[in-house]
Amino acid sequence: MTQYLPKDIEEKWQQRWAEAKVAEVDVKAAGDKFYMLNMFPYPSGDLHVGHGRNYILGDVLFRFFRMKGRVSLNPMGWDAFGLPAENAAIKRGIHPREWTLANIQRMKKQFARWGILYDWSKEVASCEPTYYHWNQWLFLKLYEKGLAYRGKAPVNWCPQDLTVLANEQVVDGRCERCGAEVVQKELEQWFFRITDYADRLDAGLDTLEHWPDKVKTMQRNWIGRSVGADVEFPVPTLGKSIRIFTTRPDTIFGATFMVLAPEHPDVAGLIADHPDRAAIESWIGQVRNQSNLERQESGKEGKFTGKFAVNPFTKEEIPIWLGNFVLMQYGTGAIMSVPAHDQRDFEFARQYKLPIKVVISGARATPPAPDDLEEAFTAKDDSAVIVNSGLINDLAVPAAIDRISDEIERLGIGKKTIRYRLRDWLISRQRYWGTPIPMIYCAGCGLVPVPERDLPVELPLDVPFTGREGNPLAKHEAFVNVKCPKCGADSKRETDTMDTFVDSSWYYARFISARDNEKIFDTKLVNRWLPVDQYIGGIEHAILHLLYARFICRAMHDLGLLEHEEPFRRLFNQAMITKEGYRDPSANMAWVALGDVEWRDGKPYRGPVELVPEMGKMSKSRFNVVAPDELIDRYGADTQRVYTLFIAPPEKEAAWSDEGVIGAYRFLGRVWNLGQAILGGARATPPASVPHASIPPTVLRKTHQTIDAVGRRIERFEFNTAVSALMELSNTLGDHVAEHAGSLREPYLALLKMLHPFAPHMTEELWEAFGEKGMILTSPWPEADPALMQEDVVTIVVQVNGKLRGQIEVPNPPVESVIMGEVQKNERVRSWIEGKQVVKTIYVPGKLVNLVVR
Ligand code: ANZ
Ligand code: ZN
Repeated sequence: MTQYLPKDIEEKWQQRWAEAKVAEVDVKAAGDKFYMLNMFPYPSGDLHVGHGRNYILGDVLFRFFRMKGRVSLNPMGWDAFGLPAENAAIKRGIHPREWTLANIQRMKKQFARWGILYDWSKEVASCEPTYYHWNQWLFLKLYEKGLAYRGKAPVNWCPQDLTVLANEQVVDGRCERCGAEVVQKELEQWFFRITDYADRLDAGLDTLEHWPDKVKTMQRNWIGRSVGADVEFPVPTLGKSIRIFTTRPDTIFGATFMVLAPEHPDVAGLIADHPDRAAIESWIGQVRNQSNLERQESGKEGKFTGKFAVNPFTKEEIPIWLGNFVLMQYGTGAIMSVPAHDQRDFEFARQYKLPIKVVISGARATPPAPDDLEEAFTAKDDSAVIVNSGLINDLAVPAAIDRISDEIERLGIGKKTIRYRLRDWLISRQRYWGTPIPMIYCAGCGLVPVPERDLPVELPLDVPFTGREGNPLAKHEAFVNVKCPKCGADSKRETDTMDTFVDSSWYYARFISARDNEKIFDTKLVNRWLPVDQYIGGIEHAILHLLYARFICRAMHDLGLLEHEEPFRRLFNQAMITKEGYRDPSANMAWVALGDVEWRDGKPYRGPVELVPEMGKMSKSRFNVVAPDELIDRYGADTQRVYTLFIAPPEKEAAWSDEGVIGAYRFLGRVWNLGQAILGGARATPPASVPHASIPPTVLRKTHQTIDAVGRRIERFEFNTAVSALMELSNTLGDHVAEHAGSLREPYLALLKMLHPFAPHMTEELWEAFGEKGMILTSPWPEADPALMQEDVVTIVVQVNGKLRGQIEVPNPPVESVIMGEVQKNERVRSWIEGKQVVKTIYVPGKLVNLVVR
């Protein structure tokens, strides 16, 4: 009888899987495809058990669907450009590329140690020219279509280091490196016109039935579709009109003032002759330095311009104010304020003593006097009725919106509009470690795209990293100075690089043609393999990454590159594993009575054990970094896998617990020992001579019930209950092993197959020990036979007048006449119908009988 020693078997199977290239997929192979994809990671070098959850989960699905006979693809790559590599270069003098590639090697080893199978023949790293070549190509296609353009946008600028800072490099308004106060500076930068796709990105969310509602809501809010109207308000002193955007044109009779964003282009004209112009301008400067969030969430501030506009319906003059809460980037940067019916306007009016006029009343009751209002009355359904508003009086709000919008259009003072909060995607980064934007500036020809034949524009590797004076690329003479592809004159290259979200917006398609150096990908194959059947990643990517990927997928569709509009059919966001419940790490030593599960040098060890110090160390974030290597050394990868999946449903945060890890280890130990016992018994009786009928009926039934349950639970991401079903089955087998060892082989092999996605190494080893052919991974998933799942008896609930009055047991399958006979005989039920007349009997097959009595 051998002991369960994960150390001895895990590496062996990792090697065998690698040698047999079991995860390598011929994308042309016929069959029902299953495309499994984990969001490709940033190669930071560190993987902790929290990451493990993500990738282990993907591997379980991959193995499961593969055993179910699907052509399963599980590729992996690296989101390898980005700031941390550049920081490492500055701080430690390692080239970003070297740092990145070393981390990739480390992480690859880690994946292997977890027993995760990826199709490495399709590996991509976004920092390689073979990959970013196609980023650049895609950029040129988008540029041709007018979807990439140049425009002005503010950046964080450190006046000391003379460099652009990413948001995460600005701490409390200061440069993270030198502490100088950061200023906003306008720069010409590159954008992708994602706003052209706002409507389709919004409508497309309705087709994603297998996405979490939470994510769809976040995307919907981010896109921010609003239906309303633009309306012109004449400003006599300017000799022109200012256009506002409102979602509530029905309230226009209650618009008692106007508010402009301080950046609004008409502000200069409005305050030109203002006595306090200088003070207002300096206030405007302050507001510009507030973030949009501060402007909308903290105290409202405003300044009166001294000028008036005319409300086009009441013809009254209304004061024009500037307000920090009005944003220039949304709508027209100007609003009509209706303080009685908008809470922000209400607070602003109270603060600056501006007039309030009620124009909506609840269900025809007398409207409140403005002075009595405690807050804005914002109802907008059919219960809200318009008052004090001329032609729309007495209409409910929805009807009033239609009526007044038509009137606005008829008068030619505005039009119905749909606005989106979504802004164009700023893709320029003034940084080195990213994809160079393939553009050239020629004095004579202007902007000239790099010709396709000159791609890729390679990132030069010989650059100095000082962290100062801007992008190191801009100082690389050989990179910057280039001949104009059109006229041959001396020209300059663009030195901005692309946002790394560009890299991750189409990589799911590249995996299908990862080694193709002639084109971005093979359209026919991508059409076959997309959409990704199961996409898995953290909720932190709920908005940007997924939105950009959906956008670029549509843009590629419009370019005729692929036929899909949505890249990911099913999305799952796993939750974190937290440190709560974790042993106090400061103690450094924790005593765990490991009982019979700790093995040292092949011998059981029963004494106390100290936890390796790393296991208690916390990362600077709020999540622990239980080091997977230590865990694997101690208990094996299979234990970690089973534990990670058993700990909680994967969409729930879970608290790490050492006891839980040991519990998982014990379970695997029991399955192992069971196998040894069955093997011992089976040697006495050769397998062929064991007839199906000799398997104890309870075992046979439990096996088929488990097959049925585990398959369904895995597909529903209920991994924890799938594992508990396997634990139950192993207990049932354990109950019979002493007497029936010889006849448990078949059910035990089924258990191993079902356990395989969770504990792949151990199950392969046992499969081999049982003399089965090939790998368990390539064996078919067991099939549940419904006939064999049937219990001997079923329990039927008996109700009298709808109240539970008893239960009866009848042989399975249940027969109605037998049930009725049992109901008649049942003492408890009889006491409830004694002396009454049964007027009706309702039978819900196999479940319930309800007697209606009078
Ligand atoms: C008058 C009004 C009356 C409004 C009322 C609301 C309620 P959503 O739904 O988010 O699209 N608004 C328009 N442009 C703005 C800007 N640049 N900055 C800040 N606020 C702006 O919001 C649209 C509403 O937000 C618009 O409708 C406008 O106020 C305000 F009882 O107009 B409303
Ligand atoms: Zn030129």
